[in-house]
Amino acid sequence: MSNHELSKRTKRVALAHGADLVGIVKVKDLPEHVESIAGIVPMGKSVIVVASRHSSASIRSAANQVAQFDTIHTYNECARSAHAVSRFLEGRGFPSAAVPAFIPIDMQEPKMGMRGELCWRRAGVRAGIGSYGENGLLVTREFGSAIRISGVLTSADLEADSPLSEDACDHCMRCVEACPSGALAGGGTINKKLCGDFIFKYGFRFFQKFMRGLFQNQKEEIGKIIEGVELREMWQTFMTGNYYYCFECQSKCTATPCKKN
Ligand code: B12
Ligand code: SF4
Ligand code: SF4
Repeated sequence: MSNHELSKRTKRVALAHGADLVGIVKVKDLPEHVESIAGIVPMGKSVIVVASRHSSASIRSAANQVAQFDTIHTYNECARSAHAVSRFLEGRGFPSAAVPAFIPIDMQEPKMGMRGELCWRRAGVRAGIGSYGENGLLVTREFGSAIRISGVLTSADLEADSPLSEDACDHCMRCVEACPSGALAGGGTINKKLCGDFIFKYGFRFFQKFMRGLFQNQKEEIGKIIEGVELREMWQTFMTGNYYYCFECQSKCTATPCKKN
């Protein structure tokens, strides 16, 4: 099969299994990730980037559980697509691995859960799926920033797509204005701590604080902590694997088909 035909079929598999957008970038065009790539598929030649769209009503919803639920399943769609692609390519003799969209993630120093094996925004920009927005996210013409991204690293030498020639972000700055934590400054600049403290309400830092509180308190206080709402929230976070409490820079992105609403 020619590279052209294999690339076309690979994209068809991605789109048939949960991806709404798909693009291909050569490994040599992701020089920032050489080390990670060598540790995953040493003979890696191409990265297939898949993106699945959120339900725009869900991530705009005032009920945060609805947005979190949508997020879990949008990540699942990405994972489904990436695994289908990796199985398709491995079935044709090309070692291929689906790479996590967010977790599991390297928790060791120096990454400490803040850097993916592959940066999916970067890979998406180079695979022509979208461009960088003022919010620092990958903005697409089709769905704005309201997408989740994942992909596959493969030894197949597929045909690469070109980056977009025009910006998908219209620079309206609504994402920056909408950010409740003041983390966004435009031009893609983000204060990761401000955003992280806001979105991970019951995430890892909260868990650390909670454990410290348990050990530092007197016996009678410990009982109250264990019965409190915070442990229930944390239990839910652990059960669902999703802890986001803000979607504003995605849901307010005007580059979406729903921008008039
Ligand atoms: C760690 C992480 C975070 C951290 C740090 C975010 C960050 N900006 O790095 C925190 C906790 C703060 C975070 C927050 C959020 N995250 Co997050 N996060 C990640 C994760 C797991 C790793 C990112 C990473 O490796 N960063 C390290 C390096 C590469 O980033 P950096 O040093 O900032 O470098 C960037 C800039 O320099 C930028 N850049 C370079 N040149 C230029 C030029 C211009 C013009 C611009 C604008 C930018 C730009 O390029 C680099 C990125 O490509 C990715 C998944 C993944 N594997 O990619 C998801 C990911 C980026 N997160 C995502 C989302 C949606 C969110 C949140 C909305 C939370 C939520 N509700 O889900 C917020 C958005 C915050 C924001 N506006 O950026 C999505 C983004 C989808 C999209 N449309 O782009 C991702 C890709 C997850 C996924 N697989 O879908 N996240
Ligand atoms: S996720 Fe929320 S807090 Fe974080 S940058 Fe986006 S709008 Fe700001
Ligand atoms: S809200 Fe406007 S400025 Fe922000 S990323 Fe979307 S299109 Fe760009």
